[in-house]
Amino acid sequence: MLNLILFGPPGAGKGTQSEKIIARYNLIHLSTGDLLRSEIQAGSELGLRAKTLMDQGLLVPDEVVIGMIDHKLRDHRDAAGFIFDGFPRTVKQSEALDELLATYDQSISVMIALVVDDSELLSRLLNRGKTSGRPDDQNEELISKRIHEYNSKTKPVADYYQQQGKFVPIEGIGEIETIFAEINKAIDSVTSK
Ligand code: B4P
Repeated sequence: MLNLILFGPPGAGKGTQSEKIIARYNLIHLSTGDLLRSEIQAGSELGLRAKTLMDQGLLVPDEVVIGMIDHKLRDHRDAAGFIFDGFPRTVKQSEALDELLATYDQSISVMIALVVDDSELLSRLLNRGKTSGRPDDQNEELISKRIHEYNSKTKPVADYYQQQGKFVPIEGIGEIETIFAEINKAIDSVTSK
């Protein structure tokens, strides 16, 4: 089973590359950002709570996203593998994910981290904000807040997987296809072991 984490700051291209990885490796896509946005659209209580935080560029509580992932893992017991996109975003979420996977005798195979500098992130997200309608993509202050949340709470997640020997950084600036080719190489070197 291939269990892959796609990691990187907001706007690094996680959503973009996930789509291509899923098509090639037949994995189930678990994007906590997408799951939260569908809760918001459904107008659920969870969605309403999440919206207030997401609109401020803040992370939603660990318990909320861990619960969502737990449900999705249970729904897809027969999957060939999972791609975790935008999760885990805190060390607490990483520890919870390891524990959840262990209950299925599974573990993370590899973390692929897209490396992109802050000025490129800002320009990509402002650009996406023109068409996405996402409130969190529409002003510079909010995007900087998300990058700050990433640097303070999410970056330590990379160290967590580095200590397990599972961390693979990949240059995230350049042609989407070139980046995808590098991701493929990293995945194939794990699956051929
Ligand atoms: P997410 O939905 O995860 O989204 P993201 O980090 O904003 O973007 P992503 O990296 O997927 O960028 P994309 O490929 O689209 O998070 C949104 C919010 O949800 C968070 O701020 C937080 O509040 C909450 N949340 C989610 N998960 C959580 C968790 N686990 N815990 C707590 N809170 C959580 O790319 C961005 C743009 O760049 C696109 O327009 C794309 O076209 C462009 N692009 C991509 N690759 C490119 C390339 N190579 N060159 C040029 N442009 C490129």
